[in-house]
Amino acid sequence: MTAPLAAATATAHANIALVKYWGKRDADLMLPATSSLSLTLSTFDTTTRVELAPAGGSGEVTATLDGAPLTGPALAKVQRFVDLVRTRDDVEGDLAGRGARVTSVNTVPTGAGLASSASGFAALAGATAAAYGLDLAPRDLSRLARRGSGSASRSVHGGFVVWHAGDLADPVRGDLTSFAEPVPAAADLDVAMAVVVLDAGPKSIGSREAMARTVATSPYFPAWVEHTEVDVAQARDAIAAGDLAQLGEIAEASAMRMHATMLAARPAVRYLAPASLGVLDAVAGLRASGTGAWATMDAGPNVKVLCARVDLDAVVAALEVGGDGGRRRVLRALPGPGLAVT
Ligand code: 2P0
Repeated sequence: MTAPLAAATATAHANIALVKYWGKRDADLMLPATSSLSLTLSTFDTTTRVELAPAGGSGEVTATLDGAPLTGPALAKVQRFVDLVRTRDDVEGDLAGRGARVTSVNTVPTGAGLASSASGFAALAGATAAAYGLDLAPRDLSRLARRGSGSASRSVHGGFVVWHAGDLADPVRGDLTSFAEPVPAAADLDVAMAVVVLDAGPKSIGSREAMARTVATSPYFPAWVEHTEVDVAQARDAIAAGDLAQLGEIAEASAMRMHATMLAARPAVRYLAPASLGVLDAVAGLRASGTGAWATMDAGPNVKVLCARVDLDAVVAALEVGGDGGRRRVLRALPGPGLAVT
């Protein structure tokens, strides 16, 4: 008799932070310096299948992304993650330590510069845990995804999500208490996001190294930490009250402060491009003409614009027209679902 195939498939969606995560207090446990708050999107998802090798094999872990084999540091990250799962005490019997084949597919538009470690590691967490026979509560799945990539902890849930910094006094308690969970939202808070895709140009510094440099050298970092906890609390209140203008103002301020903090690192970390500033001007122009729109930017030049769902068409139309008369590429997203494991 053949044993049932130990395999699972999971899908997770990207999330965009409205109150940003920038800086770790523990790089091994992936504990963040602050809490953060995000919106999971309906687009830009990753589907990952994990199939275990038969017991008694070499234990090798291989991975492909969009059909191409992963190698080097990208493969090592996946292997470290699978190791975290297959060496757990709660993985039973002959499932423990088995090799695995990881097959991952991103539905990010080609060349959009939006490939996301958030959707990637959330999907990997869901599929790996299930393949190794674990039935984890959402909180524990989020903690597990966090170990792959901090922002992945948030993609375990749909809609508005808060990722708690967790207990700051002690790393063991911090690990247990740093997880993401949904934020209760007013029923009439109907948001959307326009994603302005700008030419990414040559790849600048990765966010992991950039965070570490910011923590180590930016004199603004302590102020960033202090303000971010206030922003998270106020953003939660705005979401509960259905106050989009208040949420948008907090989100734009958080993004600006994050970039200011990293610009103050030595050497400076700069992700914003001249074209990004042009979009910020266009967003300010939308607001000046009475349309609610607020910008946020991550570790790259693209600008994401939060708005009411009813305004999405107008916001996209306005952002598509560049300042020099050229056209910008603008994608649309709505709030999306959390991790689904099959
Ligand atoms: C965020 N970003 O809150 C922030 C804002 C980018 C800018 O989380 O080192 O891939 O794997 O925890 O999650 C991107 O960093 O970093 C990120 P690691 P991650 O979304």
